[in-house]
Parts: sequence; structure tokens; C-alpha cells
Amino acid sequence: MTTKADFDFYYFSSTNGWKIFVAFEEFGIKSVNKHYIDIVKGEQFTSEFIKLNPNSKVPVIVDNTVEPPFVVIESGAILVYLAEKYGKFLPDQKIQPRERSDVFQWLSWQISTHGPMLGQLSFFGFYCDVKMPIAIKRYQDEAERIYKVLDARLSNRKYIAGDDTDITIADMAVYGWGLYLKFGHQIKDWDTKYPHFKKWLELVETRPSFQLAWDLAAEDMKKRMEKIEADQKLKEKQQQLEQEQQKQQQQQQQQA
Ligand SMILES: N[C@@H](CCC(=O)N[C@@H](CS)C(=O)NCC(=O)O)C(=O)O
Repeated sequence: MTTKADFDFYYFSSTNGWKIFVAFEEFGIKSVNKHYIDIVKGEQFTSEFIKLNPNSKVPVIVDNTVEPPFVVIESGAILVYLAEKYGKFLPDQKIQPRERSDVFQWLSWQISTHGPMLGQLSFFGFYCDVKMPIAIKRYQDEAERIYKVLDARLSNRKYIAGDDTDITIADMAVYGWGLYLKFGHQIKDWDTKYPHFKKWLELVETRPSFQLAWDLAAEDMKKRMEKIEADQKLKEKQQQLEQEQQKQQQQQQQQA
């Protein structure tokens, strides 16, 4: 008989998944069966995966410690589920209702504003082959505004939300996207523009869990960049070849 791990974790090495890598480490959850869902190949659209998440997105977790096993979709909901199950990183409603609300406010801000706007900036500014200046400007301006808000928030406190004595799930959520700045393709000179955010990044990265997410992200990003560069070179070569063929055809037509 095969025994199930306490959790199944469906992920792709990307911003929303990194939040949950941090969370599993911080909550001390070791019994995790990881399933890599290659979203580039479209594995999020298989009927098997859609049974878990009808919205076809990772991350997803399945809690096998309860009967029947319980599926949780959406990174924010996963963080809240784990925080409530293990009684950590989210203040108690009866003891600290304001601090708890504060964590929900910043968690909501992260999943509704910080993540989606930076996602659009990544797409239009980096991944998309066609460069649309109006779209790039819109999301670049919005990303810079968002980081200004975050930097101001961190100017007089150590952590994103809560009573400021320790991290909360809001820090885990922000880190998933925040570490993306370090790759340097979103906001130029971010480290001098947002010194308080930089200080926060250095602080949370003293924790092994955040360090682990960064190591994973850095390794994955390196591979992704290499692939993008190789694809770009191939495309340029093909374009060059096509231009040469066109030139040859024109010459032949002129000679005929
Ligand atoms: N609101 C969702 C967003 C999840 C999401 O966008 N995940 C991306 C990877 S980071 C994904 O699965 N993309 C696949 C697709 O868009 O088809 C969450 O916070 O979990």
C-alpha cells in the first residue's frame, strides 16, 4: 500500500508558486508530493488538472491529512488555509483583530494589485515579441507607483503587515513577486529607487525559506533567459535566411 504525502503541491517555478515554497518551509511542512505542471506546454489545461482547478492556474495544494482530502486553489487562499490550519503567521481574530485585518488588507493588495500589474508588465515589457509602447508605459508606470506604495509602507516598519514582530503570510505573498525585481527586467535601478523595499528583501532573505525560493527562482530564471536568448538568435537567423532568399529570387527575376 502506498501512503500519501500530507500534501500534494501542483506548481510551476514562477511567482505565485514561489510563495507556496516559502510557506511550506515556514510552516515546517515536510511531507509534500510535488507535481510540476509545465504551463509553457499547456499542462494546466488537461482534464485531469481542470478537475483540481477549473481556472487552469497553479499553484494548487491538496491537503491529504483530512478526510476526504481537501483541494485549495489560489495562492492567497492557500496561504490563509495553511496559516489557519497551523495557527501561525496570521494574527488571531479574538486577540488581534486589527492586525489580522491588516494582514488581509495587504494580502488582498498583493493578489489583486501587485501581482497582476507586474504580471502585465512582464508580459508586455519582456516576454511579448511585439513591443507595444502604450502597453509597456501603462504597466511600467503602474509598477513604479505600486513599488512607491510598498516602499513608503516599509519606511517605518520591518514587515509588510500585522503587529510587526515577525513575518506574516503577506510577506510570503509579496516575496513571490518581489524577488522578480532582482532579475532586473522590470524596474531599472529598483534598489536605489526603493531602499526600504530593498532592506525588507535583505531582511526576509536571512530566513532559509525565502533563500530557498530565491535559489529555485534564480536557477529557473537562468534557464528561461538562456532559452529566450537561444530562440531570439534562431529567429534572427531565420529572418536573415529569408531576406537572403528574397534577394536571390529578385536577382534571378531581374536576370531572367
Ligand atoms: N490568482 C492566481 C494566479 C495564478 C497564476 O496566474 N498562475 C500562473 C503561474 S504564476 C499560471 O498558472 N499561469 C498559467 C496560465 O495563465 O495559463 C493565484 O494567485 O494563485
